[in-house]
Amino acid sequence: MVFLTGIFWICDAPTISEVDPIPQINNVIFEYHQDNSQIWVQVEVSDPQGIENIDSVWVELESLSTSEVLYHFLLEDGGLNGDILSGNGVYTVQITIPEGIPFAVYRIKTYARDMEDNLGLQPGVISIEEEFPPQIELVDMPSLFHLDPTEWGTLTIQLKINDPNGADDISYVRYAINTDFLTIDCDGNPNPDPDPDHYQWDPSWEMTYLTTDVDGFLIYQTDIPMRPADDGSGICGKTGLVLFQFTVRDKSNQIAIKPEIPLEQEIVLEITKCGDGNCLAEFEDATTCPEDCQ
Ligand SMILES: [Ca+2]
Ligand SMILES: [Ca+2]
Ligand SMILES: [Ca+2]
Ligand SMILES: [Ca+2]
Repeated sequence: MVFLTGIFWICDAPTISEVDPIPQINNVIFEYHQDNSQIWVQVEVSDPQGIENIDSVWVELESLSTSEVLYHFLLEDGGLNGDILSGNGVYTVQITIPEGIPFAVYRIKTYARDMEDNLGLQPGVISIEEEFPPQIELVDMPSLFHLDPTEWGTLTIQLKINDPNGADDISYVRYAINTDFLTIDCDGNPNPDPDPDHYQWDPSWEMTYLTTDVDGFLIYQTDIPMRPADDGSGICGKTGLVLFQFTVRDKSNQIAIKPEIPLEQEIVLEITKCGDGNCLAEFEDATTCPEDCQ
C-alpha cells in the first residue's frame, strides 16, 4: 500500500522520527447569507495517511459565554449538497436555517476525524454581522474643469460611502460617464442627437479605497487624466457637459447608485477651455486667450 512505503521511507530519514497520524485542517470558509438564511461551509483537510483515511468532518458554533454548542454542521465530500468535487478532501455543507442565525460573535470549532479516531481540531472565532446596504453619502468633485492649453491635467473625484460592514465588505466602487453632451470635434460642433441615458463604463474605471474617515465613512478616490486643449498630436480636449453616475456594490450584493436617474439630480461636470468661444474670467483673459476674450 502506498502509505506503508511512505512510512518505511520516513524511518530512513533521521530528521523525522514518526508520522503524525492526525488529520490536518488547512482551510475553513464559513459564509452566512442573511437574505436567504443559508449557510455555506467549506473545509479543506488532509491526512498523513491520505485523504482516504478521513472519516468525518464537522463544524460547531459555540456560545462565547456558555460554550454551549448552538449549531452543528456535518460536512461531506461526496460531490453533493454544495460540494463541487467528490473525494478531493474539500468538504462542504450548504444548509438553510429557516429562523436565521442571531448576529453575534461565536466560537467556531472545525473537527476532522480519521478511521483510527484521531481527531484534528481547529478552533477560531467568527463574527456573524448584519449585512447593511452601502450608501453614497457624498460625491466630492468639481462642477467645472478648465483644460490646460498644452498640459494633461487630473480630475480628482472622491466618494464618501457609508457601509457599517466596512471596506472589507465592498466589492467595488465604479463610475460611468455620459459624454453625449461634449463637442464631437476640434471645431466645437455639438453632438446633434445627445441621449441623456447613454452612460458608459469600463471595467478599469474602479475607484480606489483611500481611508476610513473619523466618522466611519469609507473614502474612495479616482484620478481621471484630462486631455489638454491641444495635446500636440492634433487631438483636442472636448468641451461641454459630462454626466457622471456612481455605483457601489457590497459582498452581500446590495447596490447603491447615485444619481438614481430620474429620481435625483444629475451629477454634471462642465469642461471648458480656451477656444470654446466663451470667456471665463476665472481662467482666461484678453492676454491669455484672445480668441475667446476679445
Ligand atoms: Ca490519519
Ligand atoms: Ca469535495
Ligand atoms: Ca454592507
Ligand atoms: Ca474659454
